[in-house]
Amino acid sequence: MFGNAKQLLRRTPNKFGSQLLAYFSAETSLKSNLTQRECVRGSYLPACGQPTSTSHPHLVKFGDVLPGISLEEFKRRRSKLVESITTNLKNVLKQQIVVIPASPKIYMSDKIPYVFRQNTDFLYFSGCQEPDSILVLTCNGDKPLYTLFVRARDEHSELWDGPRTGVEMATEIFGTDHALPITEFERFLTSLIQEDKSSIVWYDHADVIQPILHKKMCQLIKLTDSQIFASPKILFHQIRLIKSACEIDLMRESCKIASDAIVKTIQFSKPGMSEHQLFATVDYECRMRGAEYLAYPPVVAGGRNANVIHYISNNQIIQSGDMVLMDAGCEYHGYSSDITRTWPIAGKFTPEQKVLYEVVLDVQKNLIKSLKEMPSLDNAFRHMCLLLGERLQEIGVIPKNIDKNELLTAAYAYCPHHVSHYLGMDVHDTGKISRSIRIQPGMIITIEPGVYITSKTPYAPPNFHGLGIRIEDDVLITENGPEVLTKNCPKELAEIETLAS
Ligand SMILES: [Mn+2]
Repeated sequence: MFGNAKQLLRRTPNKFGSQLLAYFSAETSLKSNLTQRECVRGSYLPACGQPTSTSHPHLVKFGDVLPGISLEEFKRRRSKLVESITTNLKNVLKQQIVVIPASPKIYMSDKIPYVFRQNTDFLYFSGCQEPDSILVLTCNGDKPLYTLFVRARDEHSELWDGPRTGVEMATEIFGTDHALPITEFERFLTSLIQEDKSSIVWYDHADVIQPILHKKMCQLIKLTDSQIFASPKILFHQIRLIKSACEIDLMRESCKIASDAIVKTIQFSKPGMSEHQLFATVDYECRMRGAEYLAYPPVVAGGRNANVIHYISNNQIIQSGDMVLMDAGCEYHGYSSDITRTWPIAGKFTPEQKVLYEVVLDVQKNLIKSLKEMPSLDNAFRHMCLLLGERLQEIGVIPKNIDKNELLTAAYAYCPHHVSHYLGMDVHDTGKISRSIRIQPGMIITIEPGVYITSKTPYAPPNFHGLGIRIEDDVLITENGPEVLTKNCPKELAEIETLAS
């Protein structure tokens, strides 16, 4: 079947595709009673593995693959990948094969699955929400071809887990050149490599997504001359780093939902409530506004719990006189927001809380303003250490008689985390991109300075011990400067006190 795959791909792509599709549809219909006709749009409504404009018109517009993202956008993303694979190479004559796995289903215990979240790079280029799938790009100098491997339709499995898209509908919905059952992946790749042993195979072998596929890949790579994988992740992330117009729209909505949900939570909070109840409130308010779920386990830290940067136990009672630090965001149609607000549970800051809050707010606003100069995120971090150090000196927390290096070291002890990360589909988005490059229009980043004071923090006066404050906004970088996407979430001291009381 795949003996001469490369020749077939090169010379008669359409014939290759239709022959295979015909062959595999015949094969799969032996295993199930589902016919192709049942999958056709309109005749049998929920016949796909994910919402479509036919089955879920309230979520997906006609012409879109995922909510807010058109098939044309996916084609543009895939062309960018082809461009990036072929221009980054000295030897364009070699065949390039890019393999991107989907997430598998993961179980918490027998037959009980965790909430499924698709592998971000796979979703970005395919639009496909089905587990265990594989997207393969082949470029050999001629027309690049995308082949999507999906789970074959299966009546028994579909009875339990719901409909699958299957090879029958996959090319129409996702716009790839071909669709094949996952069971054919190994034969397909073997034949491609056997025909050109100098092929470059792009596959992220460091971060294993599908363990079984990974084993196969490690065997298959031995068939190539080089016997080593090329790592594609940095290329994926370079493309994902700059957001398109429709991605910016989705990010705006994600930020708006989380902003409104946090406002509601601040209003709802009162002394004696548990951190867990505030977690439940922000989760509910996000989902009721259309978010699928929270983008990460939120930090809901009352009092000195705010000194634990990644505090997610969220099981303490919040006492009157304490502040709450909430770091929460939602995922809306695949796009994440990430906000932090700190407020006094009883509606009124104490004098120490107030003076420290104003320091953090002032530093945060200054940092956002300075984004006009397009610094790198690392530069913004150095800038924060200096600003924070100076402000803490002004309020008498850090002594004035120390030199600049000592001041930066002291400031770092008060805020031991970075002040920014890239944001997008993932919360810590495009992790392969260095924070030492200058920001550019189309990037979305966070600005999140904080101050955390314990009895061990150098110089800290005892009346400040146990205070933890962070203020975090999500910022779109544009030609005309920074635009705060989370502006609906108040952060001025007076606004916070009004909301909280
Ligand atoms: Mn963040």
